[in-house]
This record gives sequence, C-alpha cells and structure tokens, in this order.
Amino acid sequence: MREHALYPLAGKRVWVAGDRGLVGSALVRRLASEDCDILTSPRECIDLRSSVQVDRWVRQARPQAVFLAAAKVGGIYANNMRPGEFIYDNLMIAANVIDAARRHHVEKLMFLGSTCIYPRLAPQPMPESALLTGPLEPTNQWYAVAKIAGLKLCEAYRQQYGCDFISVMPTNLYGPGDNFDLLSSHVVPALVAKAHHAKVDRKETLVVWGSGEPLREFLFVEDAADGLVFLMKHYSSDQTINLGTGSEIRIADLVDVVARVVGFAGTICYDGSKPDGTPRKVTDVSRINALGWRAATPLEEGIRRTYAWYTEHLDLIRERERKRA
Ligand code: GFB
Repeated sequence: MREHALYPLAGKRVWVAGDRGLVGSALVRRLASEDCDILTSPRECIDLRSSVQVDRWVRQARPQAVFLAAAKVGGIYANNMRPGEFIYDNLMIAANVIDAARRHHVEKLMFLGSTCIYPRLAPQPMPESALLTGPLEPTNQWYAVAKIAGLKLCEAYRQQYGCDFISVMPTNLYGPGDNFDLLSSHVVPALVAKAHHAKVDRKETLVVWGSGEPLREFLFVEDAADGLVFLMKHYSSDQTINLGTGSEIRIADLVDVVARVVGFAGTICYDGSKPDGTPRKVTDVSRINALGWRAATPLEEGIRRTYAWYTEHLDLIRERERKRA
C-alpha cells in the first residue's frame, strides 16, 4: 500500500452520503481509523432528492470531502419493476449532491457508479474504456442511465470548474448490513435468506431465479469500503476506475457456496420465469491493482461473515421488512 496520499483524510470533515446503506455504513466503519471527522445526514431530516434540503445541509455542515454512496438500489427484480424510481431518485441524488458540493467548495468528491452501467455485452473482463460503447442491459437501464449521468456530471465539473470530483465503478457488493428482502435484494443476501429459511423450516427445495448460468463478480463490502478510502486518498482523474476482485463465479456455483455456509442440504430448483440479466460481468481491475490496492476477502469467508451478521440481526431485519411492507 502507498504511504503518501494525494489527498490525506486526517483532520478533514468527511460526509458519507448514504451512511445507512450497505456501502455507506461500511465506509463509516472504515473511516473510523482515518482520524477524520465523519459527517452523516439523517434520512429523517434531509431528503437527498430535494435540491433545497441538500443545499442547506451542505452549506451548514461544510464537508471538505464527500463520499456519494447514497442511491436507490436493488437487485434485478426491483430494477425491472420500479424503473421510474430507479431513474428519478438516482438522477436527483447525483445532481443535488454534486452541484451542492461544487457551490460550497467541497475539496474532493467521490461518486459511486456501478459495473451494471457498462454495456450488456461489454468485453470481459470489462475495462473502464468500455463505458458507453454499446447498448445497456434492459433490466437495469434506468438505474444505469442515472448513474452514467452522475459520472458525466463529475467529469464535466472537473473540466469546467476544476473540481476534484472522481467516480468509481464498484462491482456487485455484499456483506453485513445488506438488504435481505427477497423482492428487492441482490442475489447474495437473497440466497442467504432463502437458504436459512429453508433450513429452519425443514423445506426440501430452495428456489433460485433464472437459469443459474450467468457469471458474476462479488466484492465483500468491507473490502469495498477499504478500496474507496484508498481511492479517495490516492486517485484523481477524469476517468472512472473499477473496484472489484477480477474473479467471477456462476450463479449455480454461488448457490453451492451459500448452501454449504448456511447448512442447507436439500434440492436446488431454478425458476426460469425470472430474468438472468446480463450474461457475464467481471471487472478488469488492472488499474486499481497497479495503484497498489487489491481485494482481501475470499468469497466463502465473506459469505460466512455475512451469514453470521444475518443470524445476529434477524430482529432488525424483520423490523425493516415490516416497515417496507
Ligand atoms: O444480484 P442480482 O439481483 O443483480 O442478480 P444483477 C444476479 C443474478 O442472480 C441474476 C440471479 O442472474 C439473477 O437472476 N438470482 C438467482 C437471483 N436467484 C436470485 C434471487 O433470489 N434474487 C436475486 N436478486 N437474484 C444488478 C442490477 O444486476 O446488479 C443493479 O440490476 C445493480 O442495477 C446490481 O447494479 C449491482 O447483477 O443481475
């Protein structure tokens, strides 16, 4: 790891926008060891879709650095079923936070994109240069368009106003604090919850969506937070940068790992009425590796830690699901 940061965080006022989400909460945990002042904006007090509220908050809180980890996120089903929310909320959050950061002279801002914004049939592993070279995956095009707009806003503000705003492309994330609701979650938490309930309820079968054939890359969220802090300190460019492991796994093989960790020994069946999404999605991590960062947590260990968190927080998870219903 590098010693000398381009942008040291020590002594800075650092705003984690989206601090209750999967990535934001991991960022808050990771930043605790950076000797900075962590700022969070409670969801009850500030709606990031409101430019007035965001502007007022940034003016009063005066962050020097911003991690823009707030977003309307969800798995393949939620993306497909709620296109309006996924495009509108994400466009507004990106525009409001990035523009308030410019107006109130934030020194450095990091916007989080997502690897699902690369073209559906991008070359694999996907280099950063694949962005905007082909049609998007239809199931998440709404989210992708909003995220691409956020990325381009950072690039435009860098060019026109000289803002040190960067964007990062994290791959599929999972870990403690994830959303385990079956209709809106991503595949890892969904499989953890399904396998757990199948085991506890002594069910014979576990239903997996799609064909089981798609390939995905998964990054443990504590590693992701570490990578984001690393990039905040060491990266400054108008070009986005991938954050991933560079390894991929078939969904059917992921199911085996989750079943082993959870202790579900029944039958797996596939529900072909649910979409597969993009066939393959693995990042080219050569640029971040060359800077001196790589992911540390093997998939099975990450899933073990995620399952441990899940079983310890079942009451909280039920409460969240009750509120969502
Ligand atoms: O994680 P996931 O919802 O997102 O699905 P994407 C990954 C794969 O797992 C798909 C399959 O092929 C799903 O069909 N899968 C199998 C399941 N069983 C399940 C299940 O029970 N739940 C879920 N959710 N999937 C998302 C994008 O795409 O990636 C978002 O829609 C976001 O925009 C995210 O960017 C990172 O990888 O397909």
